[in-house]
Amino acid sequence: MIYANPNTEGAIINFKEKYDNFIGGKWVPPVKGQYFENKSPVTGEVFTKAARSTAEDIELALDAAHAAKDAWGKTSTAERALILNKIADRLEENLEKLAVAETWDNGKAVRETLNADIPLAIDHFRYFASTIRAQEGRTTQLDNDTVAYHFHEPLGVVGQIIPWNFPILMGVWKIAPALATGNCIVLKPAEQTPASIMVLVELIQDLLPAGVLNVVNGFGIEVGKPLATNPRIAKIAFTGSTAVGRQIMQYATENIIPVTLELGGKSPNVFFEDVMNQDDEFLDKAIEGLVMFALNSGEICTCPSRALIQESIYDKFMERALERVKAIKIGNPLDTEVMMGAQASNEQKEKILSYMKLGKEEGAECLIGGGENRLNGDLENGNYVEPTVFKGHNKMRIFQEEIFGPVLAVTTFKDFDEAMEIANDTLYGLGAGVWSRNGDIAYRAGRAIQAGRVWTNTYHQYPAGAAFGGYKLSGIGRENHAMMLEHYQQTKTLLVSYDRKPQ
Ligand code: TXE
Repeated sequence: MIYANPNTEGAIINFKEKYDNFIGGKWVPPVKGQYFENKSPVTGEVFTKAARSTAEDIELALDAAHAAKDAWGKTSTAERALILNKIADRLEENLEKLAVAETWDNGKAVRETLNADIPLAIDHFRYFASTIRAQEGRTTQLDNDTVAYHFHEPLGVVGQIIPWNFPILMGVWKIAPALATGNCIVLKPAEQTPASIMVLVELIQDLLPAGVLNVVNGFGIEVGKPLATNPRIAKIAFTGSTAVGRQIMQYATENIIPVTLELGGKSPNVFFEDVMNQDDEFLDKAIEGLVMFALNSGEICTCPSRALIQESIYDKFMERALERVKAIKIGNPLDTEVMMGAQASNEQKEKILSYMKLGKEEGAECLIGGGENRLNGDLENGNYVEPTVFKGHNKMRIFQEEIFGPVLAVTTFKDFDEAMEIANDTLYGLGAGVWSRNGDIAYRAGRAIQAGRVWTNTYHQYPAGAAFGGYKLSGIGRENHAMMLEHYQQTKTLLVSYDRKPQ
């Protein structure tokens, strides 16, 4: 099925002509009155405008958040859980609408937004609704008559900055735990995708007290920086490039506030020789695991962008893998049969094309793809590239730098030690894949790879209950899992003496 182009009559979602900021429970025009155009990567057409905000708008959002924080922070966990569950229900009722909005704003295939992005976002609210109710404080009996009570308190008002590759899911990864723990939020979406998150806000606005969630659109320097440097936030959570992550951390040191960073990656996907001896079903699964480099058009921080294949199986394994890459259906992301849609922006498309050129200049062998993909009709001006596979070695820049597109760099290894050496020869450490049914190899590889998330015999799964985050330049802190609650909480210790004797 093909969903209709939003903004055409009868489409499942019609975007507003322009989006104001959402501050204090109201839609508020930017103080300076300026808006910027938002293009859909699917067709290249401008489909809406968003507020081009400035520091003044951040101050308004912070005023609203601070006004709401005492009351919201004192609500019971039962009350907050109820609201989170209502949000989840509301999103579920509007799943298709949100999926199409996300696809139109970002360019990714609706097949993914329908089956992954939005369902995962919904589950995230449900997960944090339950974990917050299950969270317990701790008491320590220090001696017979002295006790320390440890209470969880919200941080207060938190700042959140999100990227354009998963506007809704990255938003929800930050919003759900912050709300569950009783914080008020000022969130800044990415300028490439300012609209779909506003569709989500429109849907849930009546479920939250005014000022608890505030969303301010605009550019990084003009509005992201005034938020991240603001002394009125108690924490900053960021997902984006390593370069900006480094700046965010510097801003946070000025205000001495906690920071969580989800940054770039160059994830190794390691295929040991025994995958070739398994049944066909497992081999197909492993091949799908390799092809995951094209999921979300490659625009994922955990993109398995380096495949390490044991030398002894390279020829046979790659023959099957390339057949599968050839079968990737590229085209209109609103078509549920399409696997790979558009890149999120023209800028990103150009970046990917420049890396394809670089790979060839570096002497890597281009096994498939290698260029732009010009589609016809309405899609002519969209941002499409070919899924591309290079063979080379790990010192090449295409193996070392984050391309953030459907570009796979493949190399071989002789034995376990060499595989680990290549896998860890990177500045990043976000994700990795290990493919083997030899339990000893799989376990040792999983432990040896310096990455926050190592998938074994699977890839690209993001359940709310598994911690996610980076080693090395891929970031600090974790998202998902109940441990996330403490990233949004402060500990208050009441140390009480019940002793009657003087000290
Ligand atoms: O990221 P930026 P960009 C990687 C990916 C991509 C590259 C560049 O390789 O090609 O980064 O993408 C806001 N103070 N990732 O330039 O600039 C900005 O407005 C405060 C990986 O889009 O980091 C946006 O909301 N905020 C990544 C957000 O930061 C600032 C996802 C991310 O933008 C700011 C995205 C500043 N000084 C890109 N400057 C991942 N980990 O998944 C920018 N921003």
